[in-house]
Amino acid sequence: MAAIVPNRRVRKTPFTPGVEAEGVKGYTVYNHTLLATVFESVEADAAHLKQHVQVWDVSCERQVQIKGPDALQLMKMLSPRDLDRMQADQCYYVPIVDHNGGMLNDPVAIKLADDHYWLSVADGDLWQFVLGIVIALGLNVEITEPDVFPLAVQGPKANDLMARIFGDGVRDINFFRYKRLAFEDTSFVVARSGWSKQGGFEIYVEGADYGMPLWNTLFANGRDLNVRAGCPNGIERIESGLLSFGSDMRRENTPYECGLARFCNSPLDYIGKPALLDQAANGPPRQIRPLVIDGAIGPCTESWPLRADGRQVGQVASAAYSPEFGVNVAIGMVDRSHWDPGTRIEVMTEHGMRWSEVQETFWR
Ligand code: THG
Repeated sequence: MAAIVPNRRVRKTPFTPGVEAEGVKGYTVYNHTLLATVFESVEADAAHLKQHVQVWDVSCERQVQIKGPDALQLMKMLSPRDLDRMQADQCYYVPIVDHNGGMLNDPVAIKLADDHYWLSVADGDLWQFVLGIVIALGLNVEITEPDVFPLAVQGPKANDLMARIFGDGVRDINFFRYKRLAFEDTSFVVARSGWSKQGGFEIYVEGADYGMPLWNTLFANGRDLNVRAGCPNGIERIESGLLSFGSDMRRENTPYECGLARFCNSPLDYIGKPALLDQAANGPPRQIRPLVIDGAIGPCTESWPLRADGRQVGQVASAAYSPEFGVNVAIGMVDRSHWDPGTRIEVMTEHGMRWSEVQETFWR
């Protein structure tokens, strides 16, 4: 495929000069924003991520800001997850569903104050859905997409690199908690989170002008830690079972189908709850499963039907060869009839049929 050209609709980020200088080789577009996909090679990037520390420009994780007296009321309508004990230093992974229980997005919610939240959204214009509810109900909140640019620092050496810049206090930030920490004449929300299972942080950079100074500080302080620019990794995230909204699951899927039932514990009548009661009680008709695919596969750029007994029993939307595990790892949405571990299913790739087998668990 030819190059993606940035313009007013396909946004660069404050870190794009750094990403380019570090030799990015490919981009995708996510929330109308450039997102790197590969630096050296996806395999080499994965191996480096598992050993060292990487800095990821994930500015494409846009923030939908909900601010005002009715913020908590609105959040409770939007969230299948019980927010009652959520503290103002916490992040929650929250599936958001429509009135039929269909997935609209799977953001990370950040509580800044009782009347102030961010939804750090996956690909999709969630702010329009939220604004529509606000207008229809006349709620007293402002919905904006502020200039907040998340920068992820991921990998086993992330603690050491971050401590050099933000102090040793970063070491005791617990998973999905945050601290507001000083940088130059400002401060940022620094959370222990990120779209890998190698450990690390996300810095919510407020103000584009701080972007490159922070980027340069991270690289200047991390030479001996072998810091590199990186990006969400197409192998590591499948091994880790991190789902990509729009690929692995979409509006035609419920959170139960996505294996996100543990995030649907709100006692309140949130949007979509009545439509989910049946699946809450009886389980979904299909569900996300880890799969191993035999033989040679190319990249899965659309989706591959899963077939058994001459009919379709699901599809695969993410697959890659894992050098660490020595197999092709994949994420499928599989019908109940074929989702038991050990079940063998045909995968219809564009290069021909491959056998796959349902796994018990993801790889970490
Ligand atoms: N970080 C931030 N915003 C994001 C993402 C992110 N927005 C887009 C996208 N990623 C949203 N999707 C996910 C998917 C998984 C996780 C986070 C965001 C995740 N899941 C953990 C897991 O599944 O093990 C932990 C969930 C939990 O226990 O709460 O981290 O990456 N800012």
